[in-house]
Amino acid sequence: MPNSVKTQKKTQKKKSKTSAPKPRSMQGCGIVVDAFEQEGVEVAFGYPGGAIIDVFDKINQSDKFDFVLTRHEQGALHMGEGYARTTGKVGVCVVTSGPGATNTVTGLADAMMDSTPLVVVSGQVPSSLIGNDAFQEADVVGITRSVTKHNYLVQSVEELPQLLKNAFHIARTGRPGPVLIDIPKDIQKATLEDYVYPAEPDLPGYHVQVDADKENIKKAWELIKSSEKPLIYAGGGILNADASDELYELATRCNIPVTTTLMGLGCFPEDHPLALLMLGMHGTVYANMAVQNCDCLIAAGSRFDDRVTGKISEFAPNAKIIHMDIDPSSISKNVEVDVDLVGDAKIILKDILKLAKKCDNSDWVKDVQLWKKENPLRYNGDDDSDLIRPQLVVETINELSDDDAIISTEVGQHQMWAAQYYTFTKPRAWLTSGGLGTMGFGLPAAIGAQKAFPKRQVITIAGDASLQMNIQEIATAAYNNLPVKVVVLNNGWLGMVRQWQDMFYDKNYSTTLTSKPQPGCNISETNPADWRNSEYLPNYEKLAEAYNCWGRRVTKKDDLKDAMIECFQSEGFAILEVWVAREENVFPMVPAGASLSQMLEGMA
Ligand SMILES: Cc1cc2nc3c(=O)[nH]c(=O)nc-3n(C[C@H](O)[C@H](O)[C@H](O)COP(=O)(O)OP(=O)(O)OC[C@H]3O[C@@H](n4cnc5c(N)ncnc54)[C@H](O)[C@@H]3O)c2cc1C
Ligand SMILES: Cc1ncc(C[n+]2csc(CCOP(=O)(O)OP(=O)(O)O)c2C)c(N)n1
Repeated sequence: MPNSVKTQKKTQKKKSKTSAPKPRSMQGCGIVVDAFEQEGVEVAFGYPGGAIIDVFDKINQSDKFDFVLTRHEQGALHMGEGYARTTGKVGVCVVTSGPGATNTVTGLADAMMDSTPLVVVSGQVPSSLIGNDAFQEADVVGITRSVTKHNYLVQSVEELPQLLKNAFHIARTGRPGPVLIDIPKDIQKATLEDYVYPAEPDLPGYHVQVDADKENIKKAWELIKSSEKPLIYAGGGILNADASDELYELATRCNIPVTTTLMGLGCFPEDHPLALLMLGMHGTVYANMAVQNCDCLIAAGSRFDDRVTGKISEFAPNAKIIHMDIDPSSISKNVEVDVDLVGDAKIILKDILKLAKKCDNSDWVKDVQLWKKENPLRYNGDDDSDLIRPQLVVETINELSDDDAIISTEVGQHQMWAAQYYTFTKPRAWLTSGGLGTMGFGLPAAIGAQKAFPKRQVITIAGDASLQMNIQEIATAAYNNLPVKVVVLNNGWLGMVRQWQDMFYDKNYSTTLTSKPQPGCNISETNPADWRNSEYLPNYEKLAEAYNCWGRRVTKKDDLKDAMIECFQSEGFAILEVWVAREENVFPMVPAGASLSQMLEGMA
C-alpha cells in the first residue's frame, strides 16, 4: 500500500509549531466521533443498530458534522461516494453489524472500482462472541477483503485511534478507495485513559509515488514532440488529481485532441474544438477513429478498461503509448505501454509542461475535426410523431440545467445517452457508476452531492428499473429537504439488456419487460416504439405525491420542455417521469470483444 512520504513531512513541519494536544480519557465510541471531527468530516451517512448504538450515542453530541440517516446501507455508501466525488474529500459512513455491514458490500465494490475514497465504520458483535454465530454476526472483514482498499477488525481500544488515522490516510492517498473498520461492541464501550488522536498514519509498508521518474518525463515529452498524430485519452485519475487545468494547458499548448473516458467526463471542456468526447464501446465515432489512427496515445489517469479498448490486440495499432497513473499495478496491466509515468497526474503534467513547447499537429487536428463534422452523434429525432426520443430528453436537460449543475445517472441506456448528449464542461460535476455498473447508484449519489452543495442544481438521469433499486432514498431526500431533481427515462424495459437481446440474442426478450399492455391493447398494431396503452409501474407522479414531492408524467414531445422547466423550478425533491420511445438503442456501439474499428453506427 502506498503512502505519501512527501505529504507526511509537510504535515509534520506544521504540527511541530502547534502545542501537542493533551491526552484525554475517552471511550472507543467517542474516539470514532472525535476522529471524524479531527479529520474535518462535514457529513456522515448511515444507519444504526445494536452493534453500533454506542457510536450513534455520541454522534448526535457532535456539532462539528451532520449525520444523514439513510433508508438503506447501500444508499449510505453511494451517498458517501456522491459526496466524495463532487468534493474530493473522503465520504464517511457508519453502519451496524451483520445485515447492516453486508448491505455495504455493493457500495464498497463500487467505490473500489471507481477509485472513490470512503471510510466505513461498522459495528461488530462483542469480541468474546466473534465466531459463535452470535446475533447479527457476519465475518465482515472476510466478506469485504476483496472490495476494499484495506480493512481492519479492531482488536483493542488502544489501537483504535491509530487505525482510524490510517484509514483516512489510505482512503484519500494514492489511488483512492474504500477502507472499512469493523469495531466490536466491547471496544466501542472500552475506555482509553490517555487518548490523543495521532498526528500521522503509521503505515510502514505503504508508499505512494507522487513524482514520476524524471528520465521518463523527458522520454514522454520527446515522444509527444516527435509525434505527428498525438491523442490524449483522459480518465477519472485527472479528476482525482484535480489536474484539469494542467491537462487543458498541455492539450491547447501542444494542439492535441482529447478524448475522455466515462469516468473522466468533465475533466476537459466538451465545448472545446479539441474535445472528442467519450471513446470506447459507446464513444463517438471520431474519438474511436482518432484512437485507431493516432501515433502517440497519452493515457492520463485512465486504466484501459475493456469497455474502452475493445479487442486489445487491435487497440491503437499505430501508437506509442505513454501512461500516467498513480497505481503502479495499472501500468501495462491490459495494454503494454512504451513510457510509464507512475505518480500523481497533476505533478506529472506540471513536469511535462516545464518541457513542453508549442506544437503544430495542424494536419492531424484538421483530419480529426473533419471526422467530427462528418460523424456527429445522431438519432432519429426528426419524425413528426409526438414520441419522445430519450436523447432529446438529455438534450433538453442540457439546455435547461444550470452551468454548474451536477448530473448523476443510474446504469443502462440512459447512462450512455447522458454521457453522449450532455455537454460536460466542468470537473467533479458528473456522477456515474463506471467500473461496477451499479443500478441504484444514481439517486443516492445525487443526494450525497446535494448534501455537499445544497445550493447547486443536482439532477439524476435515471432508467425506470435502476431507480427502483434504491428508490427508498427518496425518503432521505424529502426528509432532509434535499432538492434533487430526478428525470426518469421510462421505456418499460430493462433497456440495456433488451438492446443486447435485440442485437445479439435474436430478439429473445427473456424477462426484460417491466411494463405490460393494457387488456385489449394489441401491441402488434401499434408503433412498437410507442406502447402508450401499457401499464407502467409505478406511477411516478403518484409516488412523488406519497412523499409530498413534485411529480409529473409526460408522454408527448410537446409537453416535455414546459414540464422540465416546472420540475427544475419546483422547490424540493422532484420526479419527472418521461415515457420515451421504447425500443431505441444506444449507438454508436462497438460489440463486446470487437475492435474499435468495428463500430456499429445505428441509424443511417
Ligand atoms: C453500461 C456501461 C457502458 C460503458 N461504456 C463505456 C464506454 O463506452 N466508454 C468508456 O470510457 N467507459 C465505459 N464504461 C465505463 C468503464 O466500465 C470504466 O469504468 C471506465 O472506462 C474507466 O474509466 P477510467 O479509465 O477513466 O478509469 P477510472 O476507473 O476512473 O480509474 C482511474 C485511473 O486513474 C488512476 N488514478 C487515480 N488517481 C490518480 C492520480 N491522482 N493521478 C494519476 N492517476 C490516478 C487510477 O489508478 C486508475 O487507474 C461503461 C460502463 C457501463 C456501466
Ligand atoms: C445491480 C445490477 N443488476 C443488474 C445489472 C445489469 N443491467 C445493466 S443495465 C440493466 C437495465 C437497466 O434498465 P433501466 O434502469 O430501466 O435503464 P435503461 O437501460 O432502460 O435506460 C441491467 C439489468 C446491473 N448493471 N446492476
